[in-house]
Amino acid sequence: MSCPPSAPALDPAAMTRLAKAQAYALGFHLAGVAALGPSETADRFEAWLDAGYAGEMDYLARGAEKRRDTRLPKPGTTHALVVALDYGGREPSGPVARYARGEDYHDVMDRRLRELHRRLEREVGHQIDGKPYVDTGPLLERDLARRAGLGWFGKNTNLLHPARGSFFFLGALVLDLALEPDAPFATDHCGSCTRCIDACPTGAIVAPRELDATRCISYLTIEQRGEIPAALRPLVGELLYGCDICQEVCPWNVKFAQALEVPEFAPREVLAGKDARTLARDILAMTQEEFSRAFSRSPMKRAKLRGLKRNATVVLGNLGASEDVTVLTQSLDDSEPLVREHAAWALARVRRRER
Ligand code: B12
Ligand code: SF4
Ligand code: SF4
Repeated sequence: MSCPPSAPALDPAAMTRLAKAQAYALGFHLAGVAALGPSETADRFEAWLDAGYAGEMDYLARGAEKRRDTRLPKPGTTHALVVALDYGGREPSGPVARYARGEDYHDVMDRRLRELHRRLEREVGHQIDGKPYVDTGPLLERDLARRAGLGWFGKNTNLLHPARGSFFFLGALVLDLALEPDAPFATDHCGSCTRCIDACPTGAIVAPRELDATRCISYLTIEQRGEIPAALRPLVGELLYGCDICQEVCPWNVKFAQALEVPEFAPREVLAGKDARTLARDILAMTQEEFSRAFSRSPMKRAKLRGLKRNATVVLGNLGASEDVTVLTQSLDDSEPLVREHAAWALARVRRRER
């Protein structure tokens, strides 16, 4: 790529103003700067891994060394422009978590961060070494975001901003560019509140800011590849994919959650307006081709059709009635043993309820 001749160098403060203005112009809702260096909460992260809270998410342990220091994932970079993009916390609750109803946020954020990078290069008139991250590398994004002044760690572990709540994605553009760091967010606005801990159906928030992912419905319905432990299935309730409960009950979200503004995050047709049982039945009836078409570019593809069908049987086991017996009986012949086992569990539950 050829760049225009170098513009006169901007001092870090002016460059930072310009970089943030470009981030806001691209639609990001928050932007802050952190100097790269040792991660302040790396010990917390490692203690979390050692406790076994990551479950099957082996990829987290593989990057552990680099997560200790934010200069390591992309050597040569010095600063991060950390951004947040809201995904509409005022949208109604439903069987699919808000973050997963539209286009995959990795792609949406990555596109915008790459454009931001290009714009900064145009402004300075030369290439800038750098890389965008949206869950795509060994970076503790919440840690970096807190250091860039974007919010505090809520007791539910989500990063919360005092005027936006927590229904936003985080992303970072790490750059070899002198910028002026923001002050790290210092205040803990949770106080004595424990609403998220009390509301979690599975008791996954084992202590303030400590999440046992292996009990979290988000993990169980998205990341877990095998069986959902039988003892936890009834607690999953109507949640087919992901979970927003500990965010929904948070007073900061009750007050400050924003209307959906990013068109890419609007619910796709296959989900729009469907209750949990209807959606679960639709998913159980889907072929692989129908699944690929309905969920193209969706974050829900991560669970694959077998994972979604497993989740759908659990939902019907929890909410289903006699009308659901046919589809569950058909699922006893599913090609996936995982789906067959969960369908048998669900059928037994429905029959017990209907007796
Ligand atoms: C693995 C993962 C998960 C796992 C584990 C979540 C977890 N809390 O650890 C599962 C699958 C359960 C999950 C679920 C969700 N996730 Co997730 N997930 C991640 C991922 C890839 C890594 C997180 C991680 O490293 N966890 C390990 C723990 C130890 O780290 P941590 O939660 O970040 O906690 C830090 C601080 O809290 C601090 N800390 C820990 N304990 C203590 C104690 C004290 C006293 C202090 C001061 C600090 C402190 O240290 C930690 C390390 O820096 C990040 C992206 C990324 N690369 O960071 C997205 C990310 C955290 N997830 C995100 C989202 C949106 C979700 C869901 C809301 C999706 C959904 N609706 O289902 C839920 C929320 C569940 C919840 N209550 O956290 C967003 C969060 C945005 C935000 N506002 O915070 C992220 C940042 C993705 C993104 N790019 O936007 N997720
Ligand atoms: S996402 Fe759901 S299951 Fe996970 S900690 Fe929050 S309330 Fe509990
Ligand atoms: S519900 Fe209460 S304790 Fe939990 S994150 Fe929100 S303010 Fe903090």
